[in-house]
Amino acid sequence: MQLKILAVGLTALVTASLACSDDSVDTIPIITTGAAGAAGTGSAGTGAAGTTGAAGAAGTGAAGTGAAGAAMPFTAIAPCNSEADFVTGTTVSVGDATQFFYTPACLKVAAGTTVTIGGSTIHPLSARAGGTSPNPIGMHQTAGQTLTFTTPGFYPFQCDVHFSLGMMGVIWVTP
Ligand SMILES: [Cu+2]
Repeated sequence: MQLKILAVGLTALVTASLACSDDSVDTIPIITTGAAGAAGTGSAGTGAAGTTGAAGAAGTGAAGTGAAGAAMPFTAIAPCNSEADFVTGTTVSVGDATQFFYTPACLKVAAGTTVTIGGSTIHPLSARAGGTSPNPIGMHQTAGQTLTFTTPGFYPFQCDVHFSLGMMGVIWVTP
């Protein structure tokens, strides 16, 4: 008998709910219940360790640029987005106050090569985030920097003043 009353009660409740939901959908608070979903977890990305070379530590995270050595993959860093963007040489020049670019922006050298990267008070030179760490290019250099790149990798740099205009470049040091 009690079960029957309960069943009737439930039916009335459901009927009332249905009737209620027909009245005005906009004013009925929507209450959802249920177990909260488990938080998603993702394992950190890991880069492959280089098989040879001093900087063979595994890269971690989005950059994943730790790889070095014979199997070093190409790393695209704007504005040097493909291997074809790079030219060989030993000098990156800057122009005058009207020239907001490096010549060349993308320089490819073999490990052990000494490179001069232009800098001036108009175009202060800084290492840029990303690429291979540590980046030997200094920060806020108001004169050109002459550096010997001994570790294969990708070393991005920029003009502090004009990077937003695309005045950036990359030194690619090959094994
Ligand atoms: Cu500049």
